[in-house]
Amino acid sequence: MVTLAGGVGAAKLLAGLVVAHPPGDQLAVVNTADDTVLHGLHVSPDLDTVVYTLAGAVNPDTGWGLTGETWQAMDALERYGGITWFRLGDRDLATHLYRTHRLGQGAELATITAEIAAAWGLELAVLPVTNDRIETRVTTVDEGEIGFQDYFVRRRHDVAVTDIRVDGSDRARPAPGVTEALASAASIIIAPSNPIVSIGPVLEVPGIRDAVAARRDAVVAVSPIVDGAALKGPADRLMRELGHECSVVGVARLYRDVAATLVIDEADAHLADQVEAAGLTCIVAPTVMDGVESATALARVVLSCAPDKSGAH
Ligand code: FO1
Repeated sequence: MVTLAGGVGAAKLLAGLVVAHPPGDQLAVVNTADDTVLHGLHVSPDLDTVVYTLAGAVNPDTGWGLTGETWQAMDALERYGGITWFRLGDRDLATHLYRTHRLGQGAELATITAEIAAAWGLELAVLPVTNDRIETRVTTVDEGEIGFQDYFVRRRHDVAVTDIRVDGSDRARPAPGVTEALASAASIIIAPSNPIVSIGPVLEVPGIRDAVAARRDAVVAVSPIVDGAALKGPADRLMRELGHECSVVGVARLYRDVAATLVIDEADAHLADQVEAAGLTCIVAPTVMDGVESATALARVVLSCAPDKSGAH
């Protein structure tokens, strides 16, 4: 079983999927277009959010970073007028130090991610979608093109956007094993992540969209839009600004070529017919996850939609 994942929403669903299905039989393929280099350190927010969440170590208040974190390095950095708008906690810094050191030694991001996931005791496999550098670039009305974290964190995604592109996606290659896993997985899940800036870059890596589309019947997506709004982040605003209907119907239209089934929240039950008119089977269920129990319930719904319920994945 393969899950295409962004950050917080995906990590929550994965926390349920590893309860509902053997984790050793699962692979999370994670967006890396949010990655950034700060203080010379390579930060991979979505990979770390998935790993920390599945390790039970994520900060429950933010959904990213580590629980029980301290901020002495950031406080010390402030004295120098260094970059502190992107908050790296003291313990979290160790992950970026390790990753950057290993990249400097010539190790691939996929190898390093496996090392980090193993160190946190994860049984499910976690892979970056690509070992190559891809980077979401955001065109804003006021400032032209800026980097993703500049948009997301520094500007608190509170600026008007006219375009999104994924730099490097034309040259990127899927990380080893990703295309093969998509071809052989009994089911593929598209997590309730931002369809434009989280799942979009994953599908843009050459070969990935085609590999997922080839398995369309086995693909179940979960809508990140509930009652016309994103539960977290700018998915709703971005969808509107980039010309998509901001509803589960808009999500269905974005995914119609790659997914056969869309799980929508009960709040959107009245739109199920329109989702089906877009060409997807629509399943209505509670999709808001406020803990492992609700995430597991949603995971069970998702798994029950997958074509092969025999357990062979
Ligand atoms: N998000 C914030 O809103 N503010 C931060 O200071 C911040 C720091 C940060 C550090 C490490 C990390 O792994 C994630 C961090 N995030 C922060 C979250 C991250 O920017 C976004 O959640 C993702 O890029 C979007 O999926």
